[in-house]
Amino acid sequence: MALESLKDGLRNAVEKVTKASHVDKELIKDISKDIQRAMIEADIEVQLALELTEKIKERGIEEKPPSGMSAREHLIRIIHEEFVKILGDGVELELKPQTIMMVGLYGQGKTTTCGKLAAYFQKRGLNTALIAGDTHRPAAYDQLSQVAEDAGVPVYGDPDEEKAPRIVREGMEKFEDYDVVIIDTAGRHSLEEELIREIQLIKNVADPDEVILTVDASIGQQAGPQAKAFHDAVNVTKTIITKMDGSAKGGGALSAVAETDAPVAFIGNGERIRDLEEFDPKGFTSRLLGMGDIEKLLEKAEEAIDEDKAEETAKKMLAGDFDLKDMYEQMEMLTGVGPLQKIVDMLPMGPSSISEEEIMNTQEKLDEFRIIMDSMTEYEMENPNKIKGDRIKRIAMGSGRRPKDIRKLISHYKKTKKAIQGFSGNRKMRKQLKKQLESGNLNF
Ligand SMILES: Nc1nc2c(ncn2[C@@H]2O[C@H](COP(=O)(O)OP(=O)(O)OP(=O)(O)O)[C@@H](O)[C@H]2O)c(=O)[nH]1
Ligand SMILES: [Mg+2]
Repeated sequence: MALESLKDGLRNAVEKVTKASHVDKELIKDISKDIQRAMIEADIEVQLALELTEKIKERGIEEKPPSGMSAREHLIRIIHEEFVKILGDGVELELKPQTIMMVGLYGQGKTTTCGKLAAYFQKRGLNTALIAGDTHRPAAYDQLSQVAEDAGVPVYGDPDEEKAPRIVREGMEKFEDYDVVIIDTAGRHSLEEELIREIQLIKNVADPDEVILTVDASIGQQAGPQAKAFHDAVNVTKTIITKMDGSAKGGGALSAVAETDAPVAFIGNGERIRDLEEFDPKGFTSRLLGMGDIEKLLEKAEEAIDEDKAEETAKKMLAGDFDLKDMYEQMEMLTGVGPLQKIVDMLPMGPSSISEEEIMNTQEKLDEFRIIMDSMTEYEMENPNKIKGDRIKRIAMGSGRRPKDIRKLISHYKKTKKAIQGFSGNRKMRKQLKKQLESGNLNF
């Protein structure tokens, strides 16, 4: 993940809280300062950093932890909540037929992101096409064609035509029957009159549902004014922050854009077609603060919900019903170290406890598996044994992974299933668990 320094700074602060013998004013002031420093280093606006840490101090000192939650857990929860607040509520691109127009200054990642978005929609079953509306940059058409090929979608353009609106009009006609049409446009060094005029003309022709601005994370909090200026000029609906992989200033870009009317929908974290991530402020903050730790600490409050889930999974395990969806769910719970940890403890071949490292590994695997599973059909999720030959090839293509990676997932599934069968084949344990399930008192 990008933002290494912010992450390190925040994790150190959180660790200080978890290690402290008790929570007092001194500790709260101390960690507020640490958080402030980490935020300013990530180019988050000073005023915003001050306000956030002031709020943490105020709430930390004044609020009493709800019953069942320790002061430490409560303080971490406050930090988490306040961070999520500054990153906004999160917005999504709907999975529906639509026209999308990309805008942005020179080199901010428009063309690359066109390809990433095309692959995103295509993979989710929407027929997608690209239009090369950049007639300024030499070879812009060739670059978009390459990107389209990587994404496996068609492209329309004319390298000899100078009038971008004409190309867009022709492209819109050609791709009339497509679900999603994405239009690449030209950039400039700054948001000058000429650029505004050009994108307004294209906008009139295309009548897009979404106008998406791409902004390079390395400009830090400057991304805020840029998003606002574009929004005022052409009504930008969403922003995508690119190059989050290479920048220490991404925190500044994210928090500054979150405040505008063109909130962040995705972040780009690499040059490849699959390096696009939906921006979810809650999940993002959890990872920033060290999700495994946080979840563990916040577990108490959410235990009731977890227990319901654990019970359902345990029942399914006993019935011998265990498909890819269950495996995924189970892994997801493991990263939260919910009560399922106790089921794993009971497994004859399972680890007696789950180490920090294993939780991290699980999270990594989970991310990888999620990407692969997104390219599977419902039938394949429910019948993993049918995933062979051509299916493997198709899933690999769809997810941008190698067939080897798909086989790895299947092999992991088979191992897990075998372990569970061993577990439910163990009569003593089976009886014990069944008794608990029947009494409705799954007392892990
Ligand atoms: N590391 C990294 N590089 C990126 C990302 N997005 C784009 N790039 C790179 O940034 C450079 C510029 O990207 P383009 O997509 O050509 O940008 P553009 O906005 O279309 O540029 P113009 O058409 O010249 O205005 C290319 O070298 C891309 O590979 C990203 O998320 N991470
Ligand atoms: Mg371009």
